[in-house]
Amino acid sequence: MEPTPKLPPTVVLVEATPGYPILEIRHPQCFGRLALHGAHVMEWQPVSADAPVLYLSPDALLQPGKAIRGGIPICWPWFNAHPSDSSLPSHGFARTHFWELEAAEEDESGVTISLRFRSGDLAAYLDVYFGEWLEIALETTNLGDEPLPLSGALHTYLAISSIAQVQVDGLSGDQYLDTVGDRTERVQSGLVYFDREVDRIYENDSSALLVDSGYERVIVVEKEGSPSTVVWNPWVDKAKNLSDLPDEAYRDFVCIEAAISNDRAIILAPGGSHVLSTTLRVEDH
Ligand code: TA6
Repeated sequence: MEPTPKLPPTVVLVEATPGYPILEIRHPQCFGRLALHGAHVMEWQPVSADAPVLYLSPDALLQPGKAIRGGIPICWPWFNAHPSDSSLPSHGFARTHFWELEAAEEDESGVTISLRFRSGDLAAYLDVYFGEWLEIALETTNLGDEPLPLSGALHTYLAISSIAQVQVDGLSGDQYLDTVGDRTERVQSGLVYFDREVDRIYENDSSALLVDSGYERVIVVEKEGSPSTVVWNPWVDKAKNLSDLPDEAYRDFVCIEAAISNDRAIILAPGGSHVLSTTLRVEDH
């Protein structure tokens, strides 16, 4: 691993376990944690928020090769199952490998962490801004001589007061693929409620709002470079089948993901780049 670049006073490098470095951000505007494994934002809480904004499973595995359950997994360079090779890992391999820390900078508003990852002809560069808001920008560049497909997601786990107290707004009228049971195309009517497993890929290129009446807040999920928004809650049975998630934890989070689904993959020309980004803001409700 390359030497760590100079860190500002508000960023401290700690080891969760030997050889598993995590950056802790303790800034006047926010607290945050980012693992170099997977360039994985684990936690973020602005000073204005009374509770963490990201959900992190208490059973999350901090082990090389294992994706961290919670925070914002970087699903790259494909989303869910690989389009043509089922032997490859779901959601790609960026979240199960160490990234190189390029830089960590601070100003009075917050901290920006930059990391990079290379796989074959695809290069990924990630900028994460921790402040009163959180912004993640994932730039992918095709360094090869042939066009390459790109899909993936910023798979954000949002912490909630309780699953019965939240709805997602901003998707009404959008078409979506309901992947629970038979994969069915539907149209969203009104708010998204959670009283069963929800796993939907919305064709939507604008913001979504997680309205949490329990915490009396709205988390605004903005995005760029993302034709799809994925909304996921595993509900009871799926949660029981996830060994790195407590059985009852389906009550504690909703995923709202800035995504590029496989069937809307972006073809990167040689030398071409694409930026997929998401920004989280917390507002009173
Ligand atoms: O969020 C959509 C999704 O693809 C779900 O189908 C579910 O598999 C989830 O991601 C979690 O995937 P993971 O590989 O992190 O367990």
